[in-house]
Amino acid sequence: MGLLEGISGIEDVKRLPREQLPALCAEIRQRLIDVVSTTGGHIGAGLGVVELAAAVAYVFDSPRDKIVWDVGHQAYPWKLLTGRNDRFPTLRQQGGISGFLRRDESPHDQFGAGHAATAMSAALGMAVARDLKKERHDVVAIVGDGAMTCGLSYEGLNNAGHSGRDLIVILNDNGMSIAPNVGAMSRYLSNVATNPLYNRVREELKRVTQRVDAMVGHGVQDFARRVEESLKNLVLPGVLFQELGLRYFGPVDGHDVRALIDSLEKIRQLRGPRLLHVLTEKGKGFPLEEPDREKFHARAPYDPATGELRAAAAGPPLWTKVFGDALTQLAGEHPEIVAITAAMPSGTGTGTFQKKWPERFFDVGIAEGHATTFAAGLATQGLRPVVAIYSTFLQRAYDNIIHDVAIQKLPVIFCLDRAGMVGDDGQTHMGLYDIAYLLAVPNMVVTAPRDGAELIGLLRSALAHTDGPFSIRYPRDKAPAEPPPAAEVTAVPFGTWEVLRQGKGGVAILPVGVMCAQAMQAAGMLAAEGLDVSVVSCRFLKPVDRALLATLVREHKVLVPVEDGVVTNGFGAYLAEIVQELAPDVRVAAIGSPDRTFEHAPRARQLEWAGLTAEHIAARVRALHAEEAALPS
Ligand SMILES: Cc1ncc(C[n+]2csc(CCOP(=O)(O)OP(=O)(O)O)c2C)c(N)n1
Repeated sequence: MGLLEGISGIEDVKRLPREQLPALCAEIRQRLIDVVSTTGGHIGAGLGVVELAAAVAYVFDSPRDKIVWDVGHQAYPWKLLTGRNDRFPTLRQQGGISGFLRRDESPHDQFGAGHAATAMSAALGMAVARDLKKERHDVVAIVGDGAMTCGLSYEGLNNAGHSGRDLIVILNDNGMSIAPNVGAMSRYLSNVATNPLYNRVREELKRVTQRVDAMVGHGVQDFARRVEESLKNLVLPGVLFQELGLRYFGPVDGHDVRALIDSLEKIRQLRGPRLLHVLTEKGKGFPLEEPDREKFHARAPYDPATGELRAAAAGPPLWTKVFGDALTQLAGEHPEIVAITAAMPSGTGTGTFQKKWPERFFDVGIAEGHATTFAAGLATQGLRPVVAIYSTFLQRAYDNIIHDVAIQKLPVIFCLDRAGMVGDDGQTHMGLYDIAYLLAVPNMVVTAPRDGAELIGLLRSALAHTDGPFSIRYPRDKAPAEPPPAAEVTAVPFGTWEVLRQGKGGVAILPVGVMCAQAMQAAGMLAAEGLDVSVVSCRFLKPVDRALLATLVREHKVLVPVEDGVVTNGFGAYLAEIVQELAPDVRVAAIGSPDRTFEHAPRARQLEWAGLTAEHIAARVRALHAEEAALPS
């Protein structure tokens, strides 16, 4: 029997003799590679922290000690070590364990996450609570170097250093965010890790201290250690952290589990805010020889022996690709276009733009708020910034959108990938809120294309709109069809809807973006039953097409907006208010995602759960029609 099979909880890890831990780590690594080859998921980050997770499990007393992993995408080894090995093959599957950490999944998951850089603040909160409650336990935040590009990490760090509380921060430095890490902090950390002066001084100090140890007694030895410590502080790399109030230790080899245990045991004995700098390799042990580590960050199912991706089903391109290609092409026509990503060049499709227009491309790190205000600055100077951020991550930039962009009517274009249901990433990554939060922003244009050609057309409309911000949302999915080249697509006329089907049954379905497909299908089902409904694509959610709406309310008794976003304060609610003014007798019955969270599952299943399928839409329209018919005329 392998060692991992014998681990049914963290206490089994602690029982192992230390010398067996490298073998356990090797088994964990293989288990990760095998399981993720079928489920897909964040393989690279987990492979990088196998030894770190084992050392933390070994040294600390979780769940009494609070271990807070940032993001949680790297914590698959932690799941294996904390009693979830048997359920691991259900990773990211419907009904299975989450791809991130969740408080309701295990007592060892102290803080649910999915978005980056929350660990420092959450851990400090736990440390303060411990002190107020006069408890005694450790609190450990494990944070990646990518998360150190995010302002939130510094807010936590600044507060933690100043507080003087007992808190251990482990900085997991692999030089990577999803893509190679960016920014001054990244450069600083890599200088720390590779600085020959530092390493020489450290070795020299070690030699001198050992010689002193050998020659004289313990008092001098302690003195020598203190000298070493203060010299270290003088020349050493952690100065920045020291200045912030954290004692810096490291850097240490994050793949030497015994060395990690030694370091953590020593640091655990100390008090105050402490930071251990651990050097790891993203994707360590993955079978594929691949210089591009970004390819390991999140991977679709692959062959576990070779690491090669399994052949993807043929078909139309992903929305991400349609966007990336179109933006790259449009940039040829519009030299004023610049593209901005917050650490997600491949995820947003802007990596294509980067290759063609490197000097007009900006990866600002995991810094959505900064990306937005940076874009606002660019826009003040006549450039046309296109900010490509997932719907869920743009939540981080809400104040920047209102205060820095919208109030000043700056023409920043926001392109929101992963809008709507996101599938196996689950509840933390849902793109269900952007319609509601963007409709509330003054001067913001809100749009959603129903196919790739319309996405390109809306990008052109956005470029023609110079009087304020413009947003375009599209899902984590394949586009319905391969679009024509951007040069062949014209702008969508500003503020217009499109009649897809003219019916006479008194009901109009008003789908947003990709919901057009379900709405047309529903209309087909209803037509077969003799109910002839209209379908109008609301590609502009704001401003609405007032002229067409005026006609619609004359010809229909019921309007049924359909959106793949929260129904609370969504497009339906927005439209209802307008219709209330325009034609109070017309009923607006919105269909959208209900006010609840959604578990990880295939996107199609999540749409079903939310009632966003053709069948559900047809059933709702049928019922509404019957209710109207029953009313006295
Ligand atoms: C607010 C936010 N923006 C973007 C992301 C997408 N994202 C997930 S992991 C990651 C990189 C994190 O890098 P790091 O913290 O160094 O961890 P590593 O993957 O290298 O272990 C990014 C950008 C996110 N999770 N949260």
